[in-house]
Amino acid sequence: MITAKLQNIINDQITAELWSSNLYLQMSYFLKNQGWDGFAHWMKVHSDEEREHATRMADFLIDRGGQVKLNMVNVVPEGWGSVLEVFEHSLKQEEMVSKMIDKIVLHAIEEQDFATENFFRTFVDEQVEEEALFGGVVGKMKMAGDAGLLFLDAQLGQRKE
Ligand code: OFO
Repeated sequence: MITAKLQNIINDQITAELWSSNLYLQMSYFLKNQGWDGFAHWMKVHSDEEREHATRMADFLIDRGGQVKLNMVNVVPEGWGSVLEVFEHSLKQEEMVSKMIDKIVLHAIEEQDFATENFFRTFVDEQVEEEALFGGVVGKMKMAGDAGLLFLDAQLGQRKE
């Protein structure tokens, strides 16, 4: 049985995943409006992935005898100054999520809740991948410059999952 304290921070995490999902969906629509179909597709795929993280965490909470409470999701901006700004913002979001996940693992260790520790350690690994993924796009965008954006847009448009 999960403690009330862990249940609360896991519910906060579920809400943060839904926030990321909304943020990336808004980014996707913004990019689509600007004609960047490939970047928009990439962001849409990632928005779906964040929603899947939220539901996976919710299922875990229920399996551990806890209750899911969806809190108010933060508002997301409507626009950004450039494509690079969009991806830099998403990288910051991932860095924030990584810190939140680390906090859950720390609390789980303190409470000797090893099931929660194990489960969220998979997300610690996931965050390494996610920061590398978003950071990789930001790095390529900086190298490519404005002239290379069309090529990158086509490349990111190939994303399957
Ligand atoms: Fe991209 O963060 Fe979920 O966990």
